[in-house]
Amino acid sequence: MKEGQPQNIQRSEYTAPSHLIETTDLVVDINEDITTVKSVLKMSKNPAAESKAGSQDLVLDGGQDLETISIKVDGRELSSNEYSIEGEKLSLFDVPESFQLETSVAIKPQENTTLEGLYKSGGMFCTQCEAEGFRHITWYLDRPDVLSKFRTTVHANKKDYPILLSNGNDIERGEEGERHWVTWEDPFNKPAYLFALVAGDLECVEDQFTTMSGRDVKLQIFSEAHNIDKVGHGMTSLKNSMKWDEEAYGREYDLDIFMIVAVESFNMGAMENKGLNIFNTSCVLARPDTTTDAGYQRVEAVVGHEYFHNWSGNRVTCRDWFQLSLKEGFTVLRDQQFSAAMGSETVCRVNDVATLRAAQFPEDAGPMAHPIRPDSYIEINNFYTATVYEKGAEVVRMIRTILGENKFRLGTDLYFDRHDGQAVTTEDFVCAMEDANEINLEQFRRWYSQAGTPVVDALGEYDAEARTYTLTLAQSCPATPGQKNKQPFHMPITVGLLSSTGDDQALSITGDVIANKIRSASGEESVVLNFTQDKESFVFTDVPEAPVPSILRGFSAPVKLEYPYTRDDFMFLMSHDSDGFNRWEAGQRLAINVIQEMIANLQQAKAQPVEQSADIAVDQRLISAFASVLDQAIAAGKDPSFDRAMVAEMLILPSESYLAELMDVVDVDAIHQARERVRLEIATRLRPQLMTIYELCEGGYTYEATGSEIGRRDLRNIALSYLMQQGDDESVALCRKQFETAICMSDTAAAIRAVVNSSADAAVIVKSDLLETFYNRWENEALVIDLWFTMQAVCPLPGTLDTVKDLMAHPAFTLNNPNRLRSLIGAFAGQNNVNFHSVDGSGYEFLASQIIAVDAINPQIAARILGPLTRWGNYDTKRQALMKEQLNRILATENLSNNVFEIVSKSL
Ligand code: 0A1
Ligand code: ZN
Repeated sequence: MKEGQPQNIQRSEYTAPSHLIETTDLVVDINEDITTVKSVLKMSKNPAAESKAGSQDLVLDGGQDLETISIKVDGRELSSNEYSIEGEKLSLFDVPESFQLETSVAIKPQENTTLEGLYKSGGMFCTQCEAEGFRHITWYLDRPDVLSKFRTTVHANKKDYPILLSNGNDIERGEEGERHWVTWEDPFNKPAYLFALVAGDLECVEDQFTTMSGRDVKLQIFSEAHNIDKVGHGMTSLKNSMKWDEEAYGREYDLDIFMIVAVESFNMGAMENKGLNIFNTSCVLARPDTTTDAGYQRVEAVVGHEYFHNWSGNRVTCRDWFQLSLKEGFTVLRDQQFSAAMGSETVCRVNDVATLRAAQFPEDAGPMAHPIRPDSYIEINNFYTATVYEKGAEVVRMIRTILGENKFRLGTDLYFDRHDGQAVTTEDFVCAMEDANEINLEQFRRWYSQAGTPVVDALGEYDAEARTYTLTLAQSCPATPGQKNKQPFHMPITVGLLSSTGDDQALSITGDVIANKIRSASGEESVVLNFTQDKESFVFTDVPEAPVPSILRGFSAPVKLEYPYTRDDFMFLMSHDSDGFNRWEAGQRLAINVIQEMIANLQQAKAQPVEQSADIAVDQRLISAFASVLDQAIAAGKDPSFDRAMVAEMLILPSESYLAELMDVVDVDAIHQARERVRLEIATRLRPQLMTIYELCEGGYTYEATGSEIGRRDLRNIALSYLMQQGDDESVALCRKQFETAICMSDTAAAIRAVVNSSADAAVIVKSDLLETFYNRWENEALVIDLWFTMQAVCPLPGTLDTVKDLMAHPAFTLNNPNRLRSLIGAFAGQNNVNFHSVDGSGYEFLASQIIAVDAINPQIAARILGPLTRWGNYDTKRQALMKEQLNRILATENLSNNVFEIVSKSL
């Protein structure tokens, strides 16, 4: 149980800070037992603050973990009646208009398991200050709208901590016996959440980048010695990011040095601290034999993301944490654009949308649903969500779609120029877009305030005589917590009309409804419709024949589109739509349509008094659609320009999670059974083609992380996983051979995964042998061992929970490292639908016990792995009861963190 009600913080209650901090001077003296932090702050009353009559008090933030040694104002030690410390607040009474505040505190980073503030990861000290970690280092006005100039001196033992880093430029260093120190000065004002410090025995790879104005920037990536051979791809990604941001957004880097440090224990992916990014090893290290292609792509995306924050987040930051999507939504869009520019635009878009649907749609439909700009929170760390990040990116992307590329750039230029050095709001962002372009985004702003995934119902009608085609759109948005009735959104709906030969028809339309006409390189036409009403009809004129509409091209709005397409329409769109995203989408919808029908049949058979064997034959149109996709790839032979990554995407069936998201009452078993049945049908009917692809896509002896090579491997490994669906000796032998000869982790992992997931006799015999070989080979590579845990945790076969429990006792397992914990517990609960939702409730009980244990160590992570338990509303009554029972058990735990409390209590 929680003692006392945690405070709910409201967006509407924002007030400007009472004081400003012109300069922040820190001296951090690191020792193995006690670290002292001396801080000197030049403070003054904020002229912009609403002066509360007569109050000259200053209230600073700090953690319970600060042991205060002294407090001085203008050099004079305060006596105990001049201040008070209550919980996490330090109040100074009657301070002057402007003054120097000097505090000294003691902390114990080596005991800090929460991984926020200053903590120890392996042998190194490092920091994580977003969102409110700085207060665990020293007393401060720990809020993003207090910007200060930082100077930091770090002292530590020379032998164990030869490298001492902080933000900005190192301006001075010295030695004192066994200890040494370095002083860093950051010339840019910044909020405390962007502060960083690292002390460790680190190696470094160095490179250089010349900016567009000709300045040389030193680039350094630091890691522990055993990982330094894995930083090359991160460095390439960094240089590409710097170049891309200059070209795409006109943004140049502003310091003379940019550093990245790789740390093993980190709560999130990485952190954009000014000039000193700190990265989870999983998001910066890559080597062909240890890292999958997806890992390589993730490194590129995250390095880009953190780098882009230098402008969207650091130079222009957030006024308060309700504005988090200001920096995160925009920066995710920027990293998505960057990845698209580095690889295949369509493949990137497909993956972004698949992530949105699998992670954000369920969140938006669940008890934690919130607008991208939330109205209240108990614990801000719970709002680093798919909604704030991924839906936030979709919202900025929609602005770009409405405005078009060039006008969007005018808007971002104005935004950066106008607000450089300021802490601002999402409203300021939208205003800059409006002011630069004379456009009214009044209604569009509802995307910032209304939660929930809108549904768009579309209907088309062709009038042969009038040669008109009328597309009628109706929108609605389900109720979400605290928001019963929604106002219509302003949605950009990108549309094309296909003729019977599959060509795009020329588009003309009546009325002033078009935002933007898009003409692709090959001349095809789309229009962006401004859809703003509950229901609206758009009339296309001069349409020579009844078209097949291609709606929501490029997924132009984050909505669920309904249109009465037939399965034949899907097949037609799959092969003819000029929009790559909608070609993929048509394939997905066809598969969903077929699988949903099979699920219904399975459920009906089960509901019979005597269970009948269900007729779950697979519609052969789906098989022929897959056949023609494979045939195209075969026809392309070894042509390196052919987009195999896209073919691979087309061959992946919609995930079980997305299929679950589409059901009113989720039936995990029927979903799994139906999907597996389709996979088997594909494997059986298309075996010759799959085998041809497998052979055709064999690679050479060198690894390249290029789009075309990644596509080749993807396609080959998908073929292998289908082949293994039959579990025959020949396929198992292929897996073994691939496992033994692979030169990269994508190939190794695909081979072993296919065997682990198979219940066929031939696979069962070799499984433990392969797992053991894999473990022994990679024992010393933490990120590979994470993969090893995950591949076992996500196995859908019966008995996996017992395997997971056994693995918890494995010497390599620990609850203290977030990557490891996520690789086993997170993967089991989040990706193993059939086993986690086992109807005996064992998966729920297991997760709840782990959450309770983890909460005492690292509340942020405990709250993050809770997600799957909170979605009880989507399941049958029996499972609902079991899930709620576990949520209540968690809630009854003593000393529960605010993090877990907020999510559990809101979900019940
Ligand atoms: N701003 C970082 C994400 C981040 C957020 C919180 C953290 O610790 C609680 C760490 C990182 C990003 O968007 O990459
Ligand atoms: Zn970010």
